Amino acid sequence: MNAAASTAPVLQFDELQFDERVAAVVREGLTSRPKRLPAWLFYDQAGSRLFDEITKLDEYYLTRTERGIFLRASEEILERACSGRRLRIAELGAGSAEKTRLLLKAAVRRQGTVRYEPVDVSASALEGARRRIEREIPGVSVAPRVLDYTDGDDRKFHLGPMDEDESRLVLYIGSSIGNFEPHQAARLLRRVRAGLEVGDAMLLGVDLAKDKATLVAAYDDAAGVTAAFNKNILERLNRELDADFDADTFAHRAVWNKAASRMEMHLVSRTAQKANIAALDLIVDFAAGESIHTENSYKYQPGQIEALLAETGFRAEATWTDPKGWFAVCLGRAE
Ligand code: AVI
Repeated sequence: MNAAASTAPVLQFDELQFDERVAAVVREGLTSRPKRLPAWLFYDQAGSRLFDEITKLDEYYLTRTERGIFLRASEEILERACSGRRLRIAELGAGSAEKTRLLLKAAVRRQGTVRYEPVDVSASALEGARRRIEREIPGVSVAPRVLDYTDGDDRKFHLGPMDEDESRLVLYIGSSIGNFEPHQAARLLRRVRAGLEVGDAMLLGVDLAKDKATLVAAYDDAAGVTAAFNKNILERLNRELDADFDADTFAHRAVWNKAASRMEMHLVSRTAQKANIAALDLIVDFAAGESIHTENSYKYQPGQIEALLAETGFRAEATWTDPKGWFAVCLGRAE
């Protein structure tokens, strides 16, 4: 639907503070044609809460399906990942979710204690995860790493040295890789690979392509939580950039783009209107029916994640899926 979104220029953020990043992507995205905003803007406090609600919705099968895989296969996943050594478990994202806990608990059962290294740009999110996990899972010691794994110089992605008898397992679960364009996903995996030793492992959770009705319902739920999540991006611009968007004048739209194998989310202006973004000194014009493309969520074909791992310095060693074949968890070994 929105081909230009896949060729969006990559802004270099290294030198920018977070609020300057927000300002830069909003200016760039809303002065582009078609208009777009990056999906990471969803996750302010309100958006993170709404996402948490999404994961509990009947229609949003992703979270419970991946959890089912971990419930059945955590022990086997760790057995395959460790190749006879003690594991350290790193996770891209602050990892407060129950699925991570299943793996951490299985690691404590296996080896008595485990060091858990959540990686995130937000020091406060990491601190919250550290307190929660150390309180709730005895045997886990949390060593947070404040790092941006999505952007910047590859040499900066280093998780630090390990003891001699250890190897690392990096988790990137929850279909998070699906929110990246294929070339960005490959870049991210190469960056992670550059920070690992040969023999370390990477566990990826990816959503698989399936029938359109199931996919569209997952991104356009009956209770309207996903619509609120999508519109929160405009509320965020109102809060942080002194903008005057009326979110009710935009419709949430979830579209299955079969050719690109991705779900797309859009905010479609119901009328011709202008929005003033005071902090950017920018007035944005919308035609009636004009959209802001806010998210891509790629749905992988069977075999595709294994190919992506092979292309980025890993050997795909094992894949676990659910009985319906809706979601896949794939273990890659750094070569
Ligand atoms: C975080 N990410 C994997 C979610 C997804 O399914 O792409 C974000 C989301 N967007 C709408 N609903 C959930």
